[in-house]
Amino acid sequence: MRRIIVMVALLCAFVAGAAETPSIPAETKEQPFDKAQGEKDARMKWFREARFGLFIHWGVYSVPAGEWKDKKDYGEWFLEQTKMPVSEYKKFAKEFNPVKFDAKEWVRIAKDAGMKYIVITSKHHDGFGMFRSDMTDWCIKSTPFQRDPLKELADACKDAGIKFCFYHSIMDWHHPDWGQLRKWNDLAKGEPNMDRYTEYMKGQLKELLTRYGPIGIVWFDGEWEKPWTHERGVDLYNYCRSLQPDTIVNNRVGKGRAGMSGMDKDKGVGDYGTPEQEIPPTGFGAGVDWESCMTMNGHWGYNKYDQKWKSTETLVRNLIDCASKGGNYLLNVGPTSEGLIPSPSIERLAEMGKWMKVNGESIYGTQASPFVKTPWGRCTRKAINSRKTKIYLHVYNWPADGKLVIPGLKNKVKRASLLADGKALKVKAEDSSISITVPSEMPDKIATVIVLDVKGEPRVVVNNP
Ligand code: FHN
Repeated sequence: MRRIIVMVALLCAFVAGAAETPSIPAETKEQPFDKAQGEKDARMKWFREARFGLFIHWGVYSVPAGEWKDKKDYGEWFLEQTKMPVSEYKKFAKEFNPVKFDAKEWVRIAKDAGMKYIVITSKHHDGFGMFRSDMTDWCIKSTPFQRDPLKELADACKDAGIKFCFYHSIMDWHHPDWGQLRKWNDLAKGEPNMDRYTEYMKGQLKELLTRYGPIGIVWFDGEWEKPWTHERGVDLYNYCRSLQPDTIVNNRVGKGRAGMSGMDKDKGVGDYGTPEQEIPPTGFGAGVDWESCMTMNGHWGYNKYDQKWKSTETLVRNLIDCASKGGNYLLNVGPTSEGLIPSPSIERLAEMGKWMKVNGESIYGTQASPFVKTPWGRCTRKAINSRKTKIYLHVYNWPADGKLVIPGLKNKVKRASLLADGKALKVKAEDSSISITVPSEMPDKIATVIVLDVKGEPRVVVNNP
């Protein structure tokens, strides 16, 4: 009887609520982005398991490859920073002919690195479509390369079981209707019109969301300029999901992002936060999804002079750091106009793959560390079932005395072992910590992973310093 009463009460509340919903113009109706957290959890499941993806910034800006007149530090912002007349910039399209492009090889490189998804620029801020669009000739159709790179990559991803995703810039320096026209856009005639521009952008998004198979993520960017509004973001989010209900849309579709920290400061739109070139100091708690995107050197787009490559150790520890705070790591490559990923990027991705082949279990499908501080390294965890959790200790600073001390863990440790070879390690429970006897030599200098099999959910007591 009680259950019936509860059900009736819920039904009344729902009906009452529906009756009070104010009538909002359809285009800005704040749709419940997900009817229930459960629906969002189902949609985000693969993202939370993946933890590691490849970002690809590729376009006609790779033709000048960072150099123009006396400067050599350009990247994908070439048009904005040179303020070159758009009519001049467009000539680069005639030189964009990536005859060495091999989608299957790019996907192999990503997959061997341990990456689970690929986000490629379908259109960056210069407005150039890296796909065969019916909406404009300012796309791959206007180059000597009469193929469709995005279609070839989408097909290669599908064959390899990698999620295909695309980055799409809201801001468009080329389109005459983008509301913040550049003085050097010498091809733009008349007054810009954001309604017309939004229809154009939706037309390209419809092409991308109906012709390239299942899209894992629509990765918006370029939302910060005035012409774009929260209301337009709500509408665009709903539009993308109306075409592919299961796609994930990042928070750069709206206006809530707090700069490079990437999380929404106020009224936000979208499914997850997007820190850029930084990793948050802590996670944001269960159910708050985020992904840090970073370059491998100092540029997103190809710059032939930039040899400031981050070490493989740095890249692996960035990935571990993101996972230890419940987030993803989206690592960028900037291919050349010939269609090649730079060799230093390929080398680092292969070395990351070696580490991931041995230790991927401590990254994929894990949740944030149960500890507040881990001075020796980082930690992730994975619930095996309601009675068992695996805690992964990523040790950077190997204890000289052979004893790794983990303060505050109250669970009974059923087993401690090296993830790489399963070798059991001696564990001693002391009053407010556990001590693990480790080999004298650090097995993996990048990060050695120790697995603790503990009973139940991790219980950690934080002793105030
Ligand atoms: O302006 C872009 C930049 O070119 C690059 O695409 C990054 C990567 O997400 N996003 C913007 C800068 O925040």
